[in-house]
Amino acid sequence: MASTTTTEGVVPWPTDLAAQYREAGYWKDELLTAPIWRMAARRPDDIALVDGETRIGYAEMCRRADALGARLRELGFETDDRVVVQLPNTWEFVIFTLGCLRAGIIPVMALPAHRRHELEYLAEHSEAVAMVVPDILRDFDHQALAKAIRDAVPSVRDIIVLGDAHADAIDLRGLCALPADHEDPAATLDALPISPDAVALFLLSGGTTGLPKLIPRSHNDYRYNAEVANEAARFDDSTNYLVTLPASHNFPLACPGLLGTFLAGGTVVMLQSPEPSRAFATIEAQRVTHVAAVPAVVQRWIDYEEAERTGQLATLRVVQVGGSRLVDELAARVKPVLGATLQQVFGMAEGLLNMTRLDDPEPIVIGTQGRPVSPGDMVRIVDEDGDPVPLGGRGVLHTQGPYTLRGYYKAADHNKRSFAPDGWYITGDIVELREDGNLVVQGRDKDLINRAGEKISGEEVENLLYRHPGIEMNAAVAIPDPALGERVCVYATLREGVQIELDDLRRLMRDAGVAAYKLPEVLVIIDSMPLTKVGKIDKKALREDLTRRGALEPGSTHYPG
Ligand code: OOB
Repeated sequence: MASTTTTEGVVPWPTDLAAQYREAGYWKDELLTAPIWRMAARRPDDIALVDGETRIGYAEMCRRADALGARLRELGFETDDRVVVQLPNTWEFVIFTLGCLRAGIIPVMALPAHRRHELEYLAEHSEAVAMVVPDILRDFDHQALAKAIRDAVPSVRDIIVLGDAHADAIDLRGLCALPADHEDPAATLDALPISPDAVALFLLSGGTTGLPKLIPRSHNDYRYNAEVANEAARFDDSTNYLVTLPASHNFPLACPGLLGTFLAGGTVVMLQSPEPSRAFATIEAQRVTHVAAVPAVVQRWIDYEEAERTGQLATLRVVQVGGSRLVDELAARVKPVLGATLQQVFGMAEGLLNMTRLDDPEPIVIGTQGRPVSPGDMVRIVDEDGDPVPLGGRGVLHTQGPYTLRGYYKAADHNKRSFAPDGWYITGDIVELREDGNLVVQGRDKDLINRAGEKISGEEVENLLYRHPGIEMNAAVAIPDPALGERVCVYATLREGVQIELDDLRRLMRDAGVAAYKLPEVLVIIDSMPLTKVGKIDKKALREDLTRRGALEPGSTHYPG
């Protein structure tokens, strides 16, 4: 089957900027993996990767990844082939990802929570040749779903399975095995012509319209992303970094995340859940020094430590927090309770990373989301008319830079809305730029709901709910939540004589194969939908209505009167 090459759907950086980024040394024209492989040559026996009882040294990690890359090539995978990756936080996730990068095969980073609705779209849109999934995870049969998607999406040829692979699937552990003595997979892969400007991997955007967009990240830009984040977070060879957010997220992957840790010569510890008792035991056992978390997780950790006084966090030096707004009160409790320095991270899979620095004075660490990590990052704040806002004012953040995308993959129409005419990315975040250069996130001008750092497109939820015959109009808005930051609340008007409960809508979405975190948690039925002058649903009015109603319990349905 003729498929699109990746470059056809990618918007490149303008040549003058690309030249500047090379000149400044941001782009080193090497594969993302090159410095990690050099690290392995220098210190082969240092531990790179820990997952439970499994401890893997740098040389072994690279040999396994090379063996995997070469085996995929033998199986017919070619440079530029796309593979949808849906794996839990395990050592095999790391070997698979590194092996793909070495072999020029492009991982499409799906989340463990994704289901048929998301995965089938990702496979189709990326024209993936394969999917890699666990057999069963949390009672869900990922292997069966992957097969159903293979039957539905013509480009998908292979299913690779972590765990008990069926006869017609490929066993991931076999692919990860060390090479035999006579094999030299590194030589095979070294000979492949892979451009450092080529897409290394695809990340997913939160997506404000319909389904998630694919974000192409090149070897040059993504390596720089991890390297410059390393500088701001000061990762070095004494760093023991705990991955407890889903590893396919940009934050734990490269901000500095696991890739940054490898670039610095540290040790990555993989853990499948941030549940406090397990996370704390792992921190103690593996002498974890650095971790990234979303505010909802930090809240649980602080509550747990205050209640239990575990004393298990003695080695922890830095807790990075990002993904959604950390409220000041919680920020102020991080150091006293967890005993580690807080680093706020306001980042995005699209690129731009802002971080507070480890030696910033307390008011900055607690009250701001930091500043750009690279001198090449350019930011501007604009008002509703697109005019620049003076320092200290608030407006929508635009950015461009050496690791910020120039366009979503194969999304020409959407790109017209997401990028300014001069190519700057319109983040949709409303921020205040302070005189000291730090940013404070004040809100957003984009149609999404941020549930504990997971982004949910309002439009995607609405489109799905229109499948319900009783729904006349509906709108998904964020309802503030003390534990998760926000949850999905749906406002709906119904057709004559229809009664609908929240559970009906949740069932509809579950049956449509939608990831569970997107399911609405509050339903408000109203008599008529407020509209703007141009006839669009007035979400601002709905948010005001929510404020008037006060706290609404998750799981509740509300009828008028
Ligand atoms: C991270 O990446 P995404 O792509 O899941 O989401 C990006 C969006 C931002 O545009 C902003 O709306 C929100 O998430 N956000 C924050 C925030 N960090 C992200 N809002 C307020 N305060 C923060 N600290 O979420 C992400 C990527 C890399 C590192 C960290 C987070």
